[in-house]
Amino acid sequence: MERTLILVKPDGVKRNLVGEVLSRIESKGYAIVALKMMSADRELLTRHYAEHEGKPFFEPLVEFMASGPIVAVVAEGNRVIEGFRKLAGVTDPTLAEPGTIRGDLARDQGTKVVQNIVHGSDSVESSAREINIFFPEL
Ligand code: DAT
Ligand code: MG
Repeated sequence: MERTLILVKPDGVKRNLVGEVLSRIESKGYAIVALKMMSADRELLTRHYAEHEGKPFFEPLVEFMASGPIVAVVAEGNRVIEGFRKLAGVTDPTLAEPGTIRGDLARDQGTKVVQNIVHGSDSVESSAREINIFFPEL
């Protein structure tokens, strides 16, 4: 069965949207198989976002992701990687379709890094790598 790593980012936690995000995952029919609230440090975030190192938004991204607690989730189900990316909507919350998490719950805040409530793994390879970073015990 496929698994994906989902993060409720600091903006989502601060705005009390953890339950809303979990509800959308569960209502879609995916199973939550691991869940924890945590603070991510620079080292962990640099590993997680390695593909973005060197990009202009990398430092703001790491700083934002370390700015408060996050909730890390492993969800499971057939095609959950693709399915959660559809639930999340596209990266830019202004362009994300209404009905998606980002489209319904986020907007452009004028910050250096886009703040968009959730992360979701984008491939089978990424999900395995990211689950191992956040849940090495799994
Ligand atoms: P996604 O989270 O949709 O997979 P990504 O992996 O390309 O997007 O980027 C990681 C995060 O970095 C994204 O959720 C928001 C931020 N980000 C991406 N592109 C950006 C840009 N051009 N300017 C500012 N922030 C950006
Ligand atoms: Mg990504």
